[in-house]
Amino acid sequence: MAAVQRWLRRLRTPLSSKAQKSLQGAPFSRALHAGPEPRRLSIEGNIAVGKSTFVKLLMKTYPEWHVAAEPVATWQNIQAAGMKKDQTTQCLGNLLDMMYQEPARWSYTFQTCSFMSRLKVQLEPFPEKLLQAQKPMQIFERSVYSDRYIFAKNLFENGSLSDVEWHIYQDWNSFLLREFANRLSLHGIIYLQAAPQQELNSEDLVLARQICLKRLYQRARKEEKGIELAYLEQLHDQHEAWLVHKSTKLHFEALQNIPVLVLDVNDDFAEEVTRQEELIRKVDTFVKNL
Ligand code: UDP
Ligand code: D5M
Ligand code: MG
Repeated sequence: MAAVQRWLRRLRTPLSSKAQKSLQGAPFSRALHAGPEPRRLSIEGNIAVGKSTFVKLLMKTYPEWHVAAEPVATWQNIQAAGMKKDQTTQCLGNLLDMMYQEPARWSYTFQTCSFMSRLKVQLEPFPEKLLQAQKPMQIFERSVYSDRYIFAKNLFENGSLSDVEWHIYQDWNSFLLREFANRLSLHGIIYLQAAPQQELNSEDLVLARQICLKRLYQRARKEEKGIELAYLEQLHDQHEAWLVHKSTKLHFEALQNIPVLVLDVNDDFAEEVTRQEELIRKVDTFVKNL
């Protein structure tokens, strides 16, 4: 009883202003970070366009940068909660596969999972190398914003999310994005584009989108084997609307005027050093101005 009273008293005692400050803000390593605030840069683009390949190139070029990788493995292997470390973990299912098999049943669940897992990865404390960097840069492989303005929006428009689900999604999504804005909002976006910007006849456009389909087959992720060109086309149009034509209605002021670097990646860059150098020159100029 006495212990409970002591505990209650402690709860009622106001925290020192120093303790309050450390609880309000960022994790401990952020609080110690005296240098410039890291710039946050998101790499956006269609499925299999080459984002992960491009992120590897960035890491080779700028080893001091920090990457928040896309948590695909988490979605492929949903773990039972509350398992202790020494217990064998129990896989409850492959949510990526479930969503592609039954989009109307699992798309909403997928959005809650992808949002939370991106949030956790993107809010992780900064590693030491980032704190030491002259111009610290955090790279997000896709972002909570593409979750909403590419995928969730598209799933609503193609009927995989119902009106009620879309409404509920937007409600909690807007609330959380506002709450975490100072740690998630972006300073720049690099859009890997798999279709040239200039006017093309429709045959050429189909060819350009087939680049993603070709790379998707080449990567051969088993959950994605049913993806059709039409789905990649929908996603392509969502990227163009958001990042090129700026016609997507956005709900956050900070998202309105973010600088976007569009990189044409129709030509293979994975093995082409000259092409890689060209891309990196553009990135260099872009980040200097962020
Ligand atoms: N890839 C390629 N040429 C490129 C870029 C990527 O052949 O210029 C291949 C890459 O090796 C992989 C597939 O395309 O097998 C998909 O690339 P990645 O996983 O990087 O795409 P993401 O889905 O991350 O955008
Ligand atoms: O993207 C990883 C895979 O995950 C790919 O099949 C697209 C899918 N993905 C990623 N985010 C979402 C959301 N928010 N909804 C639905 N599907 C999503 P890749 O481009 O291969 O790296
Ligand atoms: Mg990837």
